[in-house]
Amino acid sequence: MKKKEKYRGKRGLENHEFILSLHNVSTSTYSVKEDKGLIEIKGKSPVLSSDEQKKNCYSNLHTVDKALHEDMKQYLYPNGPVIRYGWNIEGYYTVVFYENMEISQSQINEIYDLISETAIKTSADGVTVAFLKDDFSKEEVYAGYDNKERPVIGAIKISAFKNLSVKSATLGFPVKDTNDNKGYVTAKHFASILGLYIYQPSISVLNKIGEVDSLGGSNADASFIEYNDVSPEIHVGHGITVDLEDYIACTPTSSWINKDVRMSGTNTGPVTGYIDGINHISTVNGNTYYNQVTATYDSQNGDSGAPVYCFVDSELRIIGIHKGSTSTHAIFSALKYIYQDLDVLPIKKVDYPKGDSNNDGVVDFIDFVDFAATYNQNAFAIPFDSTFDFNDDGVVDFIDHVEFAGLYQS
Ligand SMILES: [Ca+2]
Ligand SMILES: [Ca+2]
Repeated sequence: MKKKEKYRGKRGLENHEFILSLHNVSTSTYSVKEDKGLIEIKGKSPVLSSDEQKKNCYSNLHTVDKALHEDMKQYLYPNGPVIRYGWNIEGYYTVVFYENMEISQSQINEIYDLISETAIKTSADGVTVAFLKDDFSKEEVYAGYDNKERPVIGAIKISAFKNLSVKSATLGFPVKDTNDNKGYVTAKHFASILGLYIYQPSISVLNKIGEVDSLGGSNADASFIEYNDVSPEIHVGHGITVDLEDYIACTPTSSWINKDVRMSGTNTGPVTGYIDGINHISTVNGNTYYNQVTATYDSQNGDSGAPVYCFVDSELRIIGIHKGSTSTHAIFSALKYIYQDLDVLPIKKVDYPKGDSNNDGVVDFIDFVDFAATYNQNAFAIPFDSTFDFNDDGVVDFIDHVEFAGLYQS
């Protein structure tokens, strides 16, 4: 199957450099050895008695740090467990893991080997590496939601002027309709009036990103806003964006219960939970919505419209739009009904014509091999690919086989 570039560097890097510069600042009372998140120190303690020693040590660390940038990317959150790295004035090179991720000794050794080898390659002296664990700071988590983004992407702040006041919500995800008109979706209870102007991130003449073109019905708290300048990416918090790779468009059934889902909302940031109910009925502002899905992730006002998604084998797949919450559950509208009500589907980063999984303009044996691998799979399965789901019902089955056979050329 296709290998796709999953993480876009730019935003992540800017954020990362910001983190690095923060990490270089240290107070005289701080000591790595007393940090409660310390996991392990590898290499002997740095000696910094004279100014000369300090100067050499810092310049050595700086050289290694610069040379490491490319190679460390693979370990950076969310691909890997590292949330920060850099050097400090105590003379340590520090690698900080996200405390909610499992770290193995072999991962620590692998990163240590990489740093040691980089030191050798750059003819620097050996470095002392401190491995620590920590949580993200609030600033790190919320970085990115309020940015002005053009093209627009999923999970960023949007605003509108309604009933004489400014309201804000979260942009869902980029979509296209059956005529290939591009745009995005957000919550209908926010984008509630046809023709309402939407702004990103805040209200100003230069920030307008279209006006509401269509409203969902009684199964989807969703509206479509036509807007050409969109990119199929989802902001997952921390200023990091992930490519929108596929979607889950099947009808919610009891098999959905306990599936992990995530939501990335402007006010709560990225959160994780699991589905705990289907067929929920919810009434907002006099509108009743049926067939809503409930989940356990946290949410608050301002998250409305946010993308709900899962990672299947590290592929981000859209499953719905965040609607709101009761006192005990988060509620989202399933993509199935957004498609049914608005006739739009998410735009995929790699978006090939149906049936042609290698995009060479012909449906042949190469595509058949991929088709066979996805046959009878639903959109939660690892080998699923909506390229073969001709009727976008979230399952590659006999109906799709007939369509595939109709295109097949030997
Ligand atoms: Ca092909
Ligand atoms: Ca199908």
